[in-house]
Amino acid sequence: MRTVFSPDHRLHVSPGEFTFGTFVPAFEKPERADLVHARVLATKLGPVEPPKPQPRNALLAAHDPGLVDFLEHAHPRWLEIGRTGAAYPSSFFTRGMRTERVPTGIEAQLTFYCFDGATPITATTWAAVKSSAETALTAADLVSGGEKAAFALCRPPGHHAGHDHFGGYCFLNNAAIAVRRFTEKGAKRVAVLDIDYHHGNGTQNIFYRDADVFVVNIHGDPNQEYPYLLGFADERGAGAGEGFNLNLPLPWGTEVPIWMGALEAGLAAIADYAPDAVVVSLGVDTFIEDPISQFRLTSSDYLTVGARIARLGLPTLFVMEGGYAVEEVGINAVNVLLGFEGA
Ligand code: Q9C
Ligand code: ZN
Repeated sequence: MRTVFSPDHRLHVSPGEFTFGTFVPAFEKPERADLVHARVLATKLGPVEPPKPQPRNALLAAHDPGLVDFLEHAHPRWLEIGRTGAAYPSSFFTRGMRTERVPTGIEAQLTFYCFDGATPITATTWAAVKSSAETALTAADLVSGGEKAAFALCRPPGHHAGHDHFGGYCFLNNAAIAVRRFTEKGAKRVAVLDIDYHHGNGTQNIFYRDADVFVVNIHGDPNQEYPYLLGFADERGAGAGEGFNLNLPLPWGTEVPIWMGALEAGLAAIADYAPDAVVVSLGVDTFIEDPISQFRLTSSDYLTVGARIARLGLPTLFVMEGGYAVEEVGINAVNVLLGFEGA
């Protein structure tokens, strides 16, 4: 399997995040992608190639232009008003506030576009975000061009970024941007299988009214787990997209057989949908040792996950999402790919 990877991901270094009621060192750090890259090389998964430059329109196929402009230009505006370091919101929108009118100031726009305190914008964040989206698009083109599968080694991750909002370590939704590329290249139906521990609220948001994209999510129950306000089982899509969103929330402490059962249910639904391509949002924060998560998969389980996905027999794009047990993140992510190839 071919991998697309850019060292430019290192241009995004979070100074820390507001989590568990305190400011802590960032879990989402550059070593993550570098260790996955090292594992791709060590296991000889296949060639590694850089992303190709992409038109801005490819980003706008999944995102509001106001969000894209904001992300690109936020940091100098933050410095202009006398702030220092990385740009974080310190208030958040809620019920009854104006969400249809974009305010003009930089801090007002941080509150408008960003939904948590874990997704800071530094002077060089945009360069990394752009390269991450280019990575997904380049890998999508490999699959559209006839490769059976490809691996987009994206960082920063993307699945929490919605049409016009960002958070959860995610700025642009790499998987959703790749889905739009498949459609543009002629796919009639695309399925997203999101197996990151956290609900992919951004991906669900982007495709919620879309019958041509079936989104399946297996994740921590939003009653207990981030992002808390989306990812419940009764969210099934809306309008023309009714019936084309499937959420499979599971409680903290879920054991492997139950999780694998949810995977089988998700895969069966995707097989029924008969898509032209599958985009896997590949988070390995379902790992038993993950520092911020509460599922219990082991490293060898990821081989099984890859083998089960391969049984769909569909063109498959893997897009890297979360996974914060840094020592094992390479082994776990690449095990999915090796399991897929070995099936
Ligand atoms: N106080 C991914 O796995 N938790 N993102 C911090 C903010 C955020 C995880 C909450 C977890 C985000 C791609
Ligand atoms: Zn996650």
